[in-house]
Amino acid sequence: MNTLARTRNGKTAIIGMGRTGIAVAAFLRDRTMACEGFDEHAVHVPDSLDIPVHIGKLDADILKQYARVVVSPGLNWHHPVLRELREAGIPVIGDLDLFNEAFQGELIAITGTNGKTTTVSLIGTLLDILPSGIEVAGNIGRPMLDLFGDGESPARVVLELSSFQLERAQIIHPRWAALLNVQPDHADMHENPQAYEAAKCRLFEAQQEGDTAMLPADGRWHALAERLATRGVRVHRFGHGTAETLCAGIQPLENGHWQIFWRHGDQVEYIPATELPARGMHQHMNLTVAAQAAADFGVSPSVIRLCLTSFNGLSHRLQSLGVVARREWFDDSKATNPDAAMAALDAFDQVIWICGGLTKGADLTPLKDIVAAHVAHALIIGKDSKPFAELCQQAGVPTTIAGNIEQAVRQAAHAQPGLPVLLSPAAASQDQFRDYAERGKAFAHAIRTLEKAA
Ligand code: UMA
Repeated sequence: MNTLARTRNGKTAIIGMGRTGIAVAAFLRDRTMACEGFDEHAVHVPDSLDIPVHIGKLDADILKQYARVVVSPGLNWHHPVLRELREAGIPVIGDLDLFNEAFQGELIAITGTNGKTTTVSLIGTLLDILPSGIEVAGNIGRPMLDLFGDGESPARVVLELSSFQLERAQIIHPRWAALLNVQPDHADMHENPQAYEAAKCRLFEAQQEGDTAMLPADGRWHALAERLATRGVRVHRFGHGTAETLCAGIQPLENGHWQIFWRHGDQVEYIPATELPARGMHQHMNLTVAAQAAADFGVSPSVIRLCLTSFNGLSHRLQSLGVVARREWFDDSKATNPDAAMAALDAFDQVIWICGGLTKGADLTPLKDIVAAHVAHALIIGKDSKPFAELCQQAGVPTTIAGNIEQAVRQAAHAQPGLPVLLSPAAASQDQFRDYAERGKAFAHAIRTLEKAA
């Protein structure tokens, strides 16, 4: 008996009544399954859901009375109450499990520390031209259970999956899956880096003959690639190199430029980086993965080419906001960890760097060399200013504690003439903003204010 059938006679507790919790409640309501919501903070739940919502500290004794518990991704999986429930034998699951039980179609799933949303968006655009189309959901912002709103199961879905979503899922079986990269992040939510990596690798656990796995080319993933190949999974490797050894990736050219490539049946397709409007090698790597997915599902090379050469990048990802006060401004607010900021800094020669926020326990020292090489002046915002100030001092870079984004923009306008300004915080935003998007919008607003004052 599957989980859905087993719990018809008992109520489900939903913990976390944000976007995921609300989608879970609506999904269960549509299947006439009783549920109640729990949240540690005040929340607004639509009246149409018509379910009791309990606000306040979670109580394991109360939650043990429910047939099962569905937990939102933002709750720490090691929360003492969740541990106690699991130890008491209560099924504690995530929305991905409900999705798996209801979904009948073809699943593409993408995970990784950085680049997920860009890759998933492109796959969504490219595969939408196929007869059965595609739906896009998951960590990208659209809860995956919203896909069943009309009671039907979509024919094909691409899911962006975070480590939090994968960590709490019992099983997931994508027909086509890609792991983009695993870089230090979310040290505050996972017990150690190994647990973070293990959560990401759960993507491939149920894959079998006929499925495809796309993995980075570096040695760190050889053992996983071999294990998957032994099970009959088709394994694509991607990275920096040539089509002789890789399925897809970035090939260096003589003049310091590069081209991207992917495989279309027996053919190798190439696009020079100069024809790609999206900026930065890290973004181009995401493009190759999306192109490979599209090729594997039968999208023609000419359509892939047209899509990639007209894709300008998504908002808040190394996005140019134009020239104001005689310098170009770039919004890379989505860079919420050191590796993402390193990739952005590497796309510039010299830059005025706005950084800072919540480090989430990240070690900033890997940034040192790249900051020393590319940053002319650093302006620090946000709560965890001390580790950023120490980093910049070690890198020998002039530094100002600006405090907030408005101050940082005003000060950046007076820094070395002509140099571009890059907001690429290397930290989460929630100390000062709702999320990275709000931080990016505040940055753009401050630049417009500057323009009006000029
Ligand atoms: N809550 C508690 N106790 C806690 C933590 C949260 O009660 O200890 C409550 C909050 O009060 C709030 C609710 O839980 O009411 C929020 O739940 P949530 O944080 O899981 O957020 P959702 O709105 O459900 O959004 C989640 C994802 N958020 C996280 O993983 C943190 C969204 O990813 C995702 O788009 C959405 O589901 C739909 O699938 C955002 C994200 O920041 C973009 N993801 C992280 C990232 O990309 O780095 C992983």
